[in-house]
Amino acid sequence: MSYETILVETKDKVGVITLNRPKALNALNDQLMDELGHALQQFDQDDAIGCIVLTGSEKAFAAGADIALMANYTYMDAFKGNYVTKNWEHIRQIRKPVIAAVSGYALGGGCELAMMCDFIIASETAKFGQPEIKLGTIPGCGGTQRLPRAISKSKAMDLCLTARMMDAQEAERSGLVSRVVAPEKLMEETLAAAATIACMSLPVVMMIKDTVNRAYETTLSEGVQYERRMFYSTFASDDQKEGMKAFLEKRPPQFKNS
Ligand code: CO8
Repeated sequence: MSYETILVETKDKVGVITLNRPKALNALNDQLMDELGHALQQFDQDDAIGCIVLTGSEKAFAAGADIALMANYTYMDAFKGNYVTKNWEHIRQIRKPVIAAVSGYALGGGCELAMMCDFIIASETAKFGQPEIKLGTIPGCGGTQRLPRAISKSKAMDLCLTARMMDAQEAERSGLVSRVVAPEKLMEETLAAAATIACMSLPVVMMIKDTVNRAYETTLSEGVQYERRMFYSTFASDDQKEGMKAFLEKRPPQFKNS
């Protein structure tokens, strides 16, 4: 499949996807979401890839769902067309970690897309927000659900009800992003984090992603039980034997992803 709205490249063991609709500040339309889903699945199935980075331009990660596309939608267009569900949720099926590298605007669906990634590294220029209320609608791809879990009910209400934007520093203080870096260091730092992850045991990386995500879906006692079963299962892997042996022999581990 050739892509028109995204750029795709690999850097060693890291797959990099760049949203690329510069004239519309990477507004998210069906073509882009289809292409993004396809590229993510290709990287997920590629044994040579250990981590995925999703980024945008310097000015915008993504300024939201494409308003021009939605403007004349009827209820039936959205309902029967299965809007959002049909191609916005691919990212949730990806088993390898996906890091969002956010510079500039991450608004509406752009903020929601960043939140669907496993963690967010932000440039000092990043601005996050859910301004849908100004358009007479509400967040439609998890904003009302993921934002309160990430930054508290109070801040989520503030952002969704006033449509104000949150800068990178506030986003880091609130726990939405894991780190804030200088704009010129955004890709360097994100790729370094991705490369670190890609050198770990891939099955263990996937188990950690799965287990941390379980914390959002279950009770504490069931989550801890789930973690315990995952932890036990690592003892069936070659990589656990290698990791602990390498530590005792004071050398770097050579994981085989098995
Ligand atoms: N959709 C379509 N086009 C857009 C969008 C968008 N979300 N955002 C920007 N553009 C276009 C502009 O129309 C403009 O195009 P043109 O040059 O042809 O006039 C171009 O991008 C540049 O934008 P601006 O001239 O406005 O640039 P500024 O630097 O002046 O402003 C802003 C930048 C502040 C980001 C401004 O563009 C803006 O407010 N954009 C809209 C932000 C927004 O409201 N986002 C939420 C959209 S709704 C949404 O995401 C719902 C999600 C629901 C779930 C998913 C369902 C699919």
